[in-house]
Amino acid sequence: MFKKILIANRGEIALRVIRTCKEMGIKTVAVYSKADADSLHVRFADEAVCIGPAPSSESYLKIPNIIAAAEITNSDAIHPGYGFLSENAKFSRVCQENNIKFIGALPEQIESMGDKASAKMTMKNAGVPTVPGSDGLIEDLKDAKKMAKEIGYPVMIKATAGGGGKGMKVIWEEKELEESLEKAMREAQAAFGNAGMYMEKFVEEPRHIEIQIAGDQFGTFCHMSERDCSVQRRHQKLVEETPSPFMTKALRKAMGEAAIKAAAAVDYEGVGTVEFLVDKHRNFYFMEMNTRIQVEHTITEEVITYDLIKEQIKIAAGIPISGKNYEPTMHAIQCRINAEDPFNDFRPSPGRITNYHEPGGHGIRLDTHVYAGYTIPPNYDSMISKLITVAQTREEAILKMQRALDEYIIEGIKTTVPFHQALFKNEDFRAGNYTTKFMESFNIEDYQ
Ligand code: MV4
Repeated sequence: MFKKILIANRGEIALRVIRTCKEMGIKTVAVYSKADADSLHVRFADEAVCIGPAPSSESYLKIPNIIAAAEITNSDAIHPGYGFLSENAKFSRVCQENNIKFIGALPEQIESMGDKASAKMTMKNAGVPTVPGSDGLIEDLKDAKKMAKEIGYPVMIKATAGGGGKGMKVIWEEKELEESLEKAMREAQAAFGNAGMYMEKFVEEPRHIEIQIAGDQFGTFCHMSERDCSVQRRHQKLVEETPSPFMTKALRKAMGEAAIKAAAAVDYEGVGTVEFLVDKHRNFYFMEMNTRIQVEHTITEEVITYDLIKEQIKIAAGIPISGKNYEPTMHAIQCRINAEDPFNDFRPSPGRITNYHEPGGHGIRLDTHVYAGYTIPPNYDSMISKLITVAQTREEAILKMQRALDEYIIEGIKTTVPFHQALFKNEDFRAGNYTTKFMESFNIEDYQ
């Protein structure tokens, strides 16, 4: 087992990893930027190293600084959390070259999942369902027109170097194709340095349902049920829940098996997530594979009573998994609490938290790095905490969440607590009747 792990991240996830390390008897090293000197991850780690000024590009994304911090502290592994360098092939490779275990995917795996058109081909060849579309990249306009006619409008064009909603466009009819394709290629070239585009059928009003998986160094895999992440705004998830209200026993089995096929196709080691689009007929299609721990891993932990960070560390240390699949026995919901003003287009609201009180009681979990008197720096993402409830049924988990939101006091900044309070009053949400289009018609003012 590792003796000392450096956590190359900040905020709640850095704290989350430190907690598990302590429970496993592993020493921890925090790294922090000058803006984060007062952060709890710095206080709770055994050691802390300042790695640069506030901008991420000069601190949390600066590979030489992080490697130097690992070297001087004698760390034998690095946990990258999510975001920042967690899916950076170069960082994974540099760790390898410096004999530091990267608790995440191998560089080749990150690279193979990073090119979306080739990742899709890999999955299709492995027997994982994919959205009908082009085999590989669009060659030219003539090729695109022919392809779109075969697939049938509406179609979607996606940048092969994109992902997470970046670099994609819907095309409803042939006359839009030329202009949209040219524009999309220009944008992809500017954003990713790669103009390559592929095409697929546009799935209307899909749900975003992802499967948590794990694979060990001996080729054993398991799936750990799903998370429904359809409540999103501009590709930012707001609420996640498990089980999905749309799930059936048969669909869970089919998606679980497909997710394991996806992981096995790239010899995946570690914990990961396979994202699927699910249409109204319960057809499901591979979207992306995430080779990191995700923000929403908490709800899976709650319904299968399993520490996913511990699992990540054990797999990285070469300990085998059992191979048993997990079925959810409870219902869990997570609300992402952001320092944003939900009444003003979710505008960021950094600053000092003047008064703070956390909800508590049975079935409540709160993962956060903030406290009364803490100042949220403007340099990073705006999530300040994750409020999770777990109960026997969805109805109880919702009631518990409403009770917890009402108890949660955060003063001095604007937060998304009022958004969540409004959401849980919505009839469609309460009925579990929502897709990725839900937020387009949701208006917080309707609930005040
Ligand atoms: C799609 C789609 C409809 N049809 N692909 C957005 C993020 C990226 N992972 C894939 N995305 C989509 N791909 C086809 N063929 C609709 C989306 C999409 C979406 C997917 C998941 C969650 C939220 C979304 C919001 C808008 C569009």
